[in-house]
Amino acid sequence: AQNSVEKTPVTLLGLGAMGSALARTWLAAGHPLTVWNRTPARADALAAEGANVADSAAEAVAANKLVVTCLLDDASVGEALAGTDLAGRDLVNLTTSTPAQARDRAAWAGDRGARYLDGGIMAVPPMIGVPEAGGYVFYSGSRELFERHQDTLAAPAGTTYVGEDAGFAALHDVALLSAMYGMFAGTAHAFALIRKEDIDPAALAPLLADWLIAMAPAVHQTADHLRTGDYTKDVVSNLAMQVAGTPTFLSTAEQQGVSSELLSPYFELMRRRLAEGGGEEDLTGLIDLLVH
Ligand code: FVH
Repeated sequence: AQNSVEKTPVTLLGLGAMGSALARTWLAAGHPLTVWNRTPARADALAAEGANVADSAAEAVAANKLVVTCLLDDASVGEALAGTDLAGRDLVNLTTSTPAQARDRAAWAGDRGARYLDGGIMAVPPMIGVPEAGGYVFYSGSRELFERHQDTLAAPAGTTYVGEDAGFAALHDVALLSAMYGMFAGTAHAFALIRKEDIDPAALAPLLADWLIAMAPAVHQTADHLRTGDYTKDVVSNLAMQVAGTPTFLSTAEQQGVSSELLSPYFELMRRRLAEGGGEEDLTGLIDLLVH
């Protein structure tokens, strides 16, 4: 077994809920760890667990070649790193950003002599350091940097590299989370429909979960349609049929005293695509209506 001396030393800026979880997994895996947090008291517990606590971000960055940031947002990354010397550093930024912010941050780091890898965390803090929880991090930017540090980066969560474009990790992150919000919107409407009835939400929940799981593989057919350009291939429930069914959903919502504001925008797109002649397609054509 490797001892801690052989493990890559890590500097971590940011000890919020996520940063603290990351810190603990690196300590547990035997990585020498230097931490800094804007509010110093948040480092106290980690100091007791073996982390070196730097007095400033500059001191923390100077301590190790591998520097990880996990801060609130892109602006806080700029503020935290403002007075640091990044020359020769490998900067891995796990702060949630937009793709444009990640690309700008990569160029910014390059201007300061650092190599850059961006990360989008697909996990919540309790999933960090718990491989069976299924959390992982999207990485993009320098492939060489990713491969060099992959073992270290894999200690907190799985790693999925998505390309040299520094913005791709953020883009994948936001794409998956956007799909998640669509799912949450649908489940909110479903629970609202039964809200005033004598139906136990706990009885609906497993039915909902199983149905969503059964429908999830539809994303593969959507991807196949987008790749081939044939939106009618192997369509089971065509758009014409689905649009014909929308009044049932709207009337049911009205009868249950539920606003249709979550469903209506999607139904409107369905009607527009049908009007354009997409009746034999499934729902893939709606994607083209969204892209300007
Ligand atoms: N927590 C979660 O569920 C999600 C899961 C997916 C990934 N996100 C992203 O992870 C980044 C950090 O999130 P977090 O949960 O650690 O966030 P907080 O607990 O709010 O901690 C924020 C840290 O950022 C520091 N900070 C804020 N502003 C500044 C600044 N101007 N200069 C320096 N540091 C700053 C803050 O310091 P302090 O308030 O303790 O002094 C915390 O260390 C984030 O991008 C999520 O989107 C988490």
